[in-house]
Amino acid sequence: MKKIMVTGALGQIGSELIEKLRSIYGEDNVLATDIRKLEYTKGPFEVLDVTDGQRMYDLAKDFGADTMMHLAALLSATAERNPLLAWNLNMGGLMNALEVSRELNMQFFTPSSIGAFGPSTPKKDTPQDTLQRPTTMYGVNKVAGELLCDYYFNRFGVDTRGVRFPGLISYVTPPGGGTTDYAVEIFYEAIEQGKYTSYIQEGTYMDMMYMPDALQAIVDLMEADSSKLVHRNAFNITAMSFEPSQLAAEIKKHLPHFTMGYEVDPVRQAIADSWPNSLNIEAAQKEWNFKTEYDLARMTADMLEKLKIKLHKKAIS
Ligand code: AKB
Repeated sequence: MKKIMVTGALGQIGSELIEKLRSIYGEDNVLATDIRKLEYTKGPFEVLDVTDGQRMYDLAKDFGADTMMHLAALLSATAERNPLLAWNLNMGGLMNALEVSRELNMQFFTPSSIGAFGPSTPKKDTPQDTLQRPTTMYGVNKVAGELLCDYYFNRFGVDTRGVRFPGLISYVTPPGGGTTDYAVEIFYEAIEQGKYTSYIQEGTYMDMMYMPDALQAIVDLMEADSSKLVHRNAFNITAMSFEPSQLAAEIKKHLPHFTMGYEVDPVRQAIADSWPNSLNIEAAQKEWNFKTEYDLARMTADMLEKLKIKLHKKAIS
């Protein structure tokens, strides 16, 4: 990875990944692109709608990119509300990014998700290779995406790599339209209101990961020796599995007056119920030495500390 182009760079993962990649590979060697134009004060930035394959190609070629990190996609709850848009954006964008990578001989990364599993998948210690019959449009997109990435590797030799991300927790950029978003919202509400109403039912376990571990995983996978990768698209990874009341209890250790109630959203609850409780990550550990630093306790302490500073700065600015 010497010259990297990132799509969806202003999203939850992209906004932090750009900073990390620039700190490792150099500011001028990472091209951030997004459909929205926001002030990117430093470093190369271009507006890109990923359904426009020609512009994607032109930007990658002009930049001299050797790596594509394709992040632009709708998340699960939004995709469920607008399945046709999700198909067109998630699959159309992915096909364009794979084609550009094939034409320009680029290494390729795109995230899959725990959403690639469905109700018939084993829920506990979900194996790397198992039944994938998701019941959501997002899940259909993710399974098709994993297969497409394998196809481009086997058929055209494109060096495609991917992970199945769990819910990602971060204090920098909030997620939008996901099922696991409650695990981020809860921190904002805990600090600002002292209480939170969870749209996910007590007892619903989902895998989660703190953003610094997620970013490191992307870099580690992309830098891994290609000959050691058996799976490529896409590796199960996770750092913790919890249900809402466990997260609330952990927050309460720092904010003793914090309380939580429930008002379940049937759409997001049904999605969560169809996903695994906890993933088996042995393939990632074995094939590219996947590891994490943050468990529930450490992530919670860091989130609260960093978010308090961020919200305080916002309040006085
Ligand atoms: C979502 O909830 O849609 C995402 C995911 C797990 O893919 N965070």
